[in-house]
Amino acid sequence: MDLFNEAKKYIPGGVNSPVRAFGAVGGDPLFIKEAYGSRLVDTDGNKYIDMISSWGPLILGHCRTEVIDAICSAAKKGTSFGSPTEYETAMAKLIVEMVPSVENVRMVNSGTEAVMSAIRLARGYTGKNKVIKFEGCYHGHSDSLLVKSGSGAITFNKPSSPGIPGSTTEHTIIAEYNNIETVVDALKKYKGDVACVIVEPVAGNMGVILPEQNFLRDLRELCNENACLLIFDEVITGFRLSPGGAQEYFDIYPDLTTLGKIIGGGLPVGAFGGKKDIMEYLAPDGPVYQAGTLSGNPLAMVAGITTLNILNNKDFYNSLNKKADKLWSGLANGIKESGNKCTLNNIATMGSIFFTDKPVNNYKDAMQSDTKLYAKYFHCMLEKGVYLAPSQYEAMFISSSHSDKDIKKIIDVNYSVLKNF
Ligand code: KE4
Repeated sequence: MDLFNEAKKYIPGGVNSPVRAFGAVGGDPLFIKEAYGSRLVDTDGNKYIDMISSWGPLILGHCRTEVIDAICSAAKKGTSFGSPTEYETAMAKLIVEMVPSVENVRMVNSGTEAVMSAIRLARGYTGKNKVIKFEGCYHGHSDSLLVKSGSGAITFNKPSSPGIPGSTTEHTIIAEYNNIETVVDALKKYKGDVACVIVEPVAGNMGVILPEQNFLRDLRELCNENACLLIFDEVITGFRLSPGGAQEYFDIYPDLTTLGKIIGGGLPVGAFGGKKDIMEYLAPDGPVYQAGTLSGNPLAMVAGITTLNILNNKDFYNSLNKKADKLWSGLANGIKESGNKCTLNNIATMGSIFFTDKPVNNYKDAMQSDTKLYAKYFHCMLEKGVYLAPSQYEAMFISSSHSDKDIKKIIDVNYSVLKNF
């Protein structure tokens, strides 16, 4: 059966998230039947090395035994109670221990919900309205942040979406990633009314773009000077760059942190946390309302707790990053030896290949990339069994389940594809 056309009969675009639809690369999306370790198996039985990792969550790879066992045994005791459980306290304690700036944390069900809630909290706590975000950064699809956004919003060339009244986005101020002067100007222009600056400490939604030398430190200082909160959106970087995420990796600490993806071990989980005196503004203690029927549900909690317990040691990241570094240098050599004009940005276990020979340090640079060439590259790699993100403006990820053999295959396939490009 044509699964995609069947899906389209009942689901808009046949997918439950636009970027899965292969719109940016052409062709029909693969329908996945199962996955294990670093492999995805489609409904025709074809196997692929998975470089998407479900867009980040599966840093341990698919079907990690401990995670699956934990979910199965929790499920036998019930899936959701709508009342507190010890699992939620254990998860919160673990996050507080692992993420340096987080003293108190609230669980939600997605990264979007985490960011939407953190923005409301920042506004409630400061009594101010404006939010500064960066062009090309994506913080989920809540109305006020779907402005000049990255990820699927760029992919479909709609960095801002219809259906959002101007009155909702009038308080969203756009600055340029890695250009601190644009933040200084915005803080000056809206002096006294900026609640927060929200940033992906490593941008992963216009392809991977690293913060320049003092960018994060300058943001921290500017927020201190202007009595506004600094929010690190660590939905991608959280538990990926290090046990304490980007804030530990760069030694820069935000007032609020949003989390998602890895924290759920593959189940729907988001979280936002920060200093206790800010978090106490949240209901039921404080006046800022936020809620969720399935927030902190037992299955998602045990999946997340099991995952974080496995991650919570430096050795895990040392060996994972060594593996990733082998991959990045192999890809870089392949690009050089094949004479192709590509730029590789990478950090820890996340990276992107841009089809431009210029450096990519912000949204405008990323827009120089030849997305048609990326589409061709994507399909050539897929044909040879390597499944990359079906969009130039996403990241590729490595998990602990990727073997040395997998890494070698990805490097060899990349070279053979680019050589015959
Ligand atoms: P979710 O609502 O999709 O769980 O998280 C939103 C979000 C928030 N912040 C950052 C930095 C994010 O990257 C995301 C979601 N990431 C995209 C991929 N780049 C999700 C994939 C998709 O939309 O299908």
